[in-house]
Amino acid sequence: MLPLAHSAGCSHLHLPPAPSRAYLPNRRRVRSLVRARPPSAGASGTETTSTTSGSVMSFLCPLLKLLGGGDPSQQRNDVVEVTTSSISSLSRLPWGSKVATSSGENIDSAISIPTLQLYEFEACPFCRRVREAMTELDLSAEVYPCPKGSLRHRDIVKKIGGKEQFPLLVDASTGISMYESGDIVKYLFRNYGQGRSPSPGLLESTIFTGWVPTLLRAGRGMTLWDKAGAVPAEKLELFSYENNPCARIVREALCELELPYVLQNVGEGSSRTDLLLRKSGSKQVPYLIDPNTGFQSGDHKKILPYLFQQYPVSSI
Ligand SMILES: N[C@@H](CCC(=O)N[C@@H](CS)C(=O)NCC(=O)O)C(=O)O
Repeated sequence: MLPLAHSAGCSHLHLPPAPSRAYLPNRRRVRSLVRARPPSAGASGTETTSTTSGSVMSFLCPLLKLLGGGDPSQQRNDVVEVTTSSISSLSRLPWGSKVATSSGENIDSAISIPTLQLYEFEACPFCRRVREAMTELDLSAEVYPCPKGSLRHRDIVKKIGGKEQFPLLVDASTGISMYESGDIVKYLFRNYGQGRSPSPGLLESTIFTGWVPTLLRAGRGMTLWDKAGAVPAEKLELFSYENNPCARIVREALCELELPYVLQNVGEGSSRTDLLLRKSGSKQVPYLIDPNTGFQSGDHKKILPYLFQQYPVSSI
């Protein structure tokens, strides 16, 4: 079991009593959490950073949508793919590669149902810093990709919080749901960071290099593939860490297909490494498991064609 979140230090969130592990939290409760935040609730600097970066992205996103790398299901130049993703990773070093502190998460429970649910999209720099924090805290999560044009998950986000804004975190163990990446990162460290603060520069870096992967990857992981199909019965499982170049390419595809998955973070020093070794016979990421078909692979060049062939419209 994940440790219960401490209410100390979260007073501005007005924590509700821990619910049963019902899947969706109460929409009114989420709204009240958002409204209850005083104007100064974010760390000084964080809100400004978010706003500035937000307006940059609101300008860039439509542009990238226009320029964005074309039909993601088509054959790609793998050298270009891996090179642009590797430079993206360099721009985000050191965030999202290593475990900074153990979350204390019980790996056996992580295998079944993680208590964290993240609504996000891969290209969003604010979502990226939350995923980086999850790698550093060695946390697993259910990821619900919400690309632009999303058919399913954006509606859920609106029902939970009343607006389409990403990231949105739901912590089923405490009943907390929250927008605002800076607040989410601080919440995760407070509750799962064994007393540590977010790594230096993690929050502030979003304005400087947070958007670099988005640009270099030409908006991959931003828009729903126009042939994306029905949701599979069971969630896929991805062993990954945020700053791994090939794992990024796989996450982009999962996002463009709006496929929900269990994200098993395996950064350097992760307590999940043995689990990965048992499942795949190797410590390499990415490693994708599709329980719906039995497909398993650690090769992004095989994973991409598999996903786009397996999950187009009316394939299920
Ligand atoms: N201050 C927010 C900014 C979040 C934000 O602007 N997210 C953008 C994506 S990069 C968004 O939700 N856009 C609306 C949309 O994609 O429909 C945070 O730090 O989380």
